[in-house]
Amino acid sequence: MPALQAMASDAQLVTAVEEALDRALTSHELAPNLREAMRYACLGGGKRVRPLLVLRSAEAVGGRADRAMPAAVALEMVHCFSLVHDDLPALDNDDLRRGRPTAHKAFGEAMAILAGDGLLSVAFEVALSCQVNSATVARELGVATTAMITGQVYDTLGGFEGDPAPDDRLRQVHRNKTGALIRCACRMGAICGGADQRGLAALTSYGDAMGLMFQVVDDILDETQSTEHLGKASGKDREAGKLTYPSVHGLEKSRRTVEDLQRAAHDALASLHAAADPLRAMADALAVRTR
Ligand code: GRG
Repeated sequence: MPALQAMASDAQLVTAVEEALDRALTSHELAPNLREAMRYACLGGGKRVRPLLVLRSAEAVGGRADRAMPAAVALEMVHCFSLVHDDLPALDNDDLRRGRPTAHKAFGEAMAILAGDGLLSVAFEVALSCQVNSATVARELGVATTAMITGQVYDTLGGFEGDPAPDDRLRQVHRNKTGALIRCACRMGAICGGADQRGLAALTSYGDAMGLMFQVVDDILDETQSTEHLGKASGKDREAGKLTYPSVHGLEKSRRTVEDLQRAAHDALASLHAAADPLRAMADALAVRTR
């Protein structure tokens, strides 16, 4: 993999992630039609928030972004698998993703299921190609993927233990469905960057705050932005009667929650120096994102 310059811009890192995703999907032995569907699901859109968090977390603890690239690519593959399966008729039944037809609209349901499966398994091969701590990185990815699927079950099928209050259920859904991969991004980056226990704990707290903040912002955008602007269907959660921050707490309180979580993300980084500034900037940018 080409070496990345120290302190590359976010745009340079995103380009490097997309090139690495492209290389991983080109070099694997795959049926040509499966490769095409997997490439469609991964390339051509997406903010790349999770891989950026991996690379920036590695740098924040004094490591090199390029050493964390396999973890970043693996995590983005798991994220893309989750989007493909989430869009299927049996789950969210969406036609639009990243401003284009969803994978099952473009390739049919069977291929979309298989492309998602393929991304999930290739992700673990890629994670295991990390040069240091590959088994730990792969385990982190496995734990987070299982938590994400648990969150999706809570969100779509219920099954909470006991009878938690709406706010508790909401937190359990969000922390698992969206939070787990974002927390994992920060932990995998820290591990690839050679973090000590303090650094790992700081980035875990940062990832927790960022994961919840990301989904609260997503809930707000789902209520306040158009389908055209988001490039995916908006307003569906309320229609489906799903628990969201605005439906439980209202928009104003949800916005205050975002500010609280943004502050918590900054506080978590207090022991880290200037190398963590890109993570501070990401907290600020993701708090006010509009798509
Ligand atoms: C295993 C059958 C089966 C299905 C898995 C686990 C799962 C389905 C879905 C995951 C749940 C999910 C899609 C959560 C939503 C998280 C979220 C806010 C996604 C959008 O992320 P962005 O905004 O998307 O980062 P881009 O397109 O920018 O990458």
